[in-house]
Order: sequence, then structure tokens, then C-alpha cells
Amino acid sequence: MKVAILMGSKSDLDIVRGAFDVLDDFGVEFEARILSAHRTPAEAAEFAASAESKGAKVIICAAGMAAHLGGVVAAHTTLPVIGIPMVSEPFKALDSLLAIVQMPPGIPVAAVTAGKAGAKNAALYAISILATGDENLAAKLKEFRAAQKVQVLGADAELQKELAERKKN
Ligand code: RP5
Repeated sequence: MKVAILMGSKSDLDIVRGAFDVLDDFGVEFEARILSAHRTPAEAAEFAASAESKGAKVIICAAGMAAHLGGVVAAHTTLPVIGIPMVSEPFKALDSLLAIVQMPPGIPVAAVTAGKAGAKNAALYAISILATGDENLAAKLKEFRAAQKVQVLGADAELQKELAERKKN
């Protein structure tokens, strides 16, 4: 296992699956658990404390509402921790985002945006951390960026064609 993923509830799983997809695409081994900072605090702490010895290089924590999971995990490990704020009622993702980023100095947690984009970016960020020590993965990341660029430039070329047609008519 290279990446450990925790989510606070089964209700987070649909969004977190987006991170599984990216890690699978890059061939990065991960382990994922549903463990809560509040409902299963001992299990979450034990998972965090043992992740490094199981080979994890980075931990992703998805949580909503009073999203303390990333902070609690970071308190039990020196591995980099990335938080994904979950969208929840009544404050959407703002409460989760603030809970994740408002760590006291000394125990950092990085945060990505909420929702699907956040899950995808958490996985990509974890991959970029792993890629600093893995040439293969670094090459795959560069390929991914190049493919993304081709897609955007393709869309732009189509738009220019459409606009040129409009001018003619
Ligand atoms: C958090 O509370 C979880 O991460 C979830 O986003 C939120 C709501 O949990 P459920 O009531 O849906 O289990 O701990």
C-alpha cells in the first residue's frame, strides 16, 4: 500500500471513489477504510499510527461537517495528510473546509476542494508526492498532463472552427 485513504462515513464513499479511479489509472496501490474521528476515534488513531509501517507514504482523509479526521490522523503520523472536504448540510462544504485547514501550527493538513474535483485532485496530489521518489510515476504524471493539454487545445480548435463558421453566415 502506497496511499492510505480514510473517510468518516459510508456517505462519503461515492465521492471518494473518484480518488480510487485516479489511483487505479496510475497503478498506485491503496487501502481505504471507513473510520471516523468521532464515532471510532481509537480505530482512526490506530490506523494513522500504523499506516507508515504498512508502507503508506501519504494519507488522504475525506470528512464532512466538523471534519476533524485529517487533523486527528495528522496528530498520529508524520506522513503528509491531504483532506477532502465533503459537502454536507447545512453549511455545504464550508464547515468541512475550515475544519480541515484550521490546524494549529505544528500539525499541518493540506486541503483540496470539495466534491468530485477534490477527490480527483487529492489522488493526483498524492501521486505527485510519490512521484518525487519514483521516476516511472513522474513520467506517467507528465503523460497525464500532456493528454490533458491535447484535450483542451482540441476543444479550443473546435471552438475556433465554430466561430469561423458563424462569421461566414
Ligand atoms: C462526517 O460526518 C462524515 O465524514 C460525513 O461526511 C458526515 C456525515 O456523516 P453521516 O451522518 O452521513 O454518517 O463524520
